Amino acid sequence: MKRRNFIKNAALSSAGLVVGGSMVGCVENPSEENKTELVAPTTKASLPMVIATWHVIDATAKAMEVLQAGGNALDAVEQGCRVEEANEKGQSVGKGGLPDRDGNVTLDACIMDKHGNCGSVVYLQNITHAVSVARKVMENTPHVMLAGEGAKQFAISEGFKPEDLLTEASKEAWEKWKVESKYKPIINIENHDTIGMLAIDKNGDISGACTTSGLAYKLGGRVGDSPIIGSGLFVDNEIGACVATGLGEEVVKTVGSFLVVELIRQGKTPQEACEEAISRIVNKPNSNFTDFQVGYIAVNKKGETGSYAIHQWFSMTKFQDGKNEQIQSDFFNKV
Ligand code: SD4
Repeated sequence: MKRRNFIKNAALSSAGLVVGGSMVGCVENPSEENKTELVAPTTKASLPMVIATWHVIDATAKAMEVLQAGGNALDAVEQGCRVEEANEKGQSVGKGGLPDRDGNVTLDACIMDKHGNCGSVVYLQNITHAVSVARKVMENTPHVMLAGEGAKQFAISEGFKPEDLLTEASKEAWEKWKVESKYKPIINIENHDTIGMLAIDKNGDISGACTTSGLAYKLGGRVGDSPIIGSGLFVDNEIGACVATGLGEEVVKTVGSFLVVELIRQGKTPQEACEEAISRIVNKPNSNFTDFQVGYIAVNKKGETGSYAIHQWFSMTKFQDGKNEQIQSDFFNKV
């Protein structure tokens, strides 16, 4: 599908869509219903600020509320991600997430602070707020990552209440998939809304978090990029931070978020760094990039941001300078 058609087909929010960067010239005749506001790319950066993958204005609003009340970036990203984890309508995160092919909802999440400390949970079941469990791993254990039953028991010992995460809507979708797919996992089938969030607080300190139910109808036991420090998320408080969404296998193979931060360290803007990290994926020999999506969002120490994706429509939500808005990303589309 051509880029223009992705734009037309995308369901835009009532909050309006702000188009930045080089996509501006590509939007044509937006209807009244799908009204598109065109704005010049923002160059001025101010703090505090927060960005997140996809259209999650309630989550970024929560994070900004924390920042404006004097909270730090770590509290902001945790609280922001929790909004989407609790939102049962979001079928890629927390409660209501689409299950694996056997009907089990399994969550991956991680968090990273300004000191480079990190915590992560993989294959966590029955606990909605995986990002908060990841924070507890970081703060209350000598470890970085807990998996499966051990992660769940740790969460319970920390006071988290176990619950059934498979909602009726996700169960119905899974049952329909079972009939239609003949039980064969298909890559990149879900509507993405894994939330990855990066924030800079008023002191200029950066933190990040990422939380997901992973790929819909994945094989039991599958873990993606989102809880892998350096792949799904990386924060270097002296340089910047990056978080990924999309097909985790491809992000892991290129250690994507670490790569983006290292490219910023070498002098690239966050936008250039995201584009370079995407080019590492699409330029691999025999890359089948037209079959999947990967998207990165990144920020540097100054609060300048970038976002870029492969092949399909992508956006980030940015709360900065008093504006909480969805920003459409450019994407690689050599189809
Ligand atoms: C994963 N990266 O598990 C996640 C999926 C995702 O929006 O981002 N979905 O591979």
